[in-house]
Amino acid sequence: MINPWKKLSKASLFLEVLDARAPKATTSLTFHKEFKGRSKIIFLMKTSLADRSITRLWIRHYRSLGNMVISVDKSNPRSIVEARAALADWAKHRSRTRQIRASVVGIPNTGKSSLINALVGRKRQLTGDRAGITRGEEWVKLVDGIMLLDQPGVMGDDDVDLDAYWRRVCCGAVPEGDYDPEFIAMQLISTLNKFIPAWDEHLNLAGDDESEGDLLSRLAARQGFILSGGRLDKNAAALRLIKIYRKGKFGKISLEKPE
Ligand SMILES: Nc1nc2c(ncn2[C@@H]2O[C@H](COP(=O)(O)OP(=O)(O)OP(=O)(O)O)[C@@H](O)[C@H]2O)c(=O)[nH]1
Ligand SMILES: [Mg+2]
Repeated sequence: MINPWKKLSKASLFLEVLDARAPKATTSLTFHKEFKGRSKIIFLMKTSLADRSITRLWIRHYRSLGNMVISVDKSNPRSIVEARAALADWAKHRSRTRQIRASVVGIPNTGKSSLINALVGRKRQLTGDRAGITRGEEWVKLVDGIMLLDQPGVMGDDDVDLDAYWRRVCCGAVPEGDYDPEFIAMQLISTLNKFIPAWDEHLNLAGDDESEGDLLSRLAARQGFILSGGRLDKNAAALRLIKIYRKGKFGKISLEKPE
């Protein structure tokens, strides 16, 4: 059997990609176990979807723990230019003679391929909601002093707790069919209710009843999700709600703050 860690083991620097909306939940436990103590730089990705003030708290949090943190959104060219400059600066202070070998790692869908594309400056990676297909591994020059493995290390086999799990689902890290949409939607709704005033006005769903299940029923009715026999399809409503969140249509909403 091919050892999945073999290629990654050649890296001496890891660019760990976290979803800025839920950095703790999208941290790979596997990566931290397998590559404990190795040099890493944290990338908070998809910042255009996250609450800016909460992202600032996360940056401060990780820096206070001694980490280097870079925030990036693939649609924000300035963030990419700044990321490359920070990496070049980092490399300059590490080694003037030796090339540092780096690899991008993270759980599914956090934006690893998009980050590689953005940093390397050409379309080397396929991106999408499913695991990317890569045409063969290669080291490419990232900046002076850093070579990057053009295939990211996907680390998705964590056994996480429920709090991290539902946030991972909301960030798109778990394939559809592998989770219970109604359960996830309930968690999402209760977080939105707690922290985001009038978030449901966007869907025109405000009503007198308070429970998360009722809200899903109203959404199912509004969207015409009706099963045979006239029952409301709350499962379909839940999937729709999660999708709307993922696309950022409720606004820039982070799912967790540093403790
Ligand atoms: N808004 C926003 N969306 C992003 C960003 N980066 C990635 N995405 C989207 O997130 C989804 C996943 O991106 P990928 O780059 O394929 O993520 P990945 O980590 O390589 O995913 P896997 O290969 O499946 O593990 C795609 O729909 C991207 O368009 C970002 O910075 N901002
Ligand atoms: Mg990918």
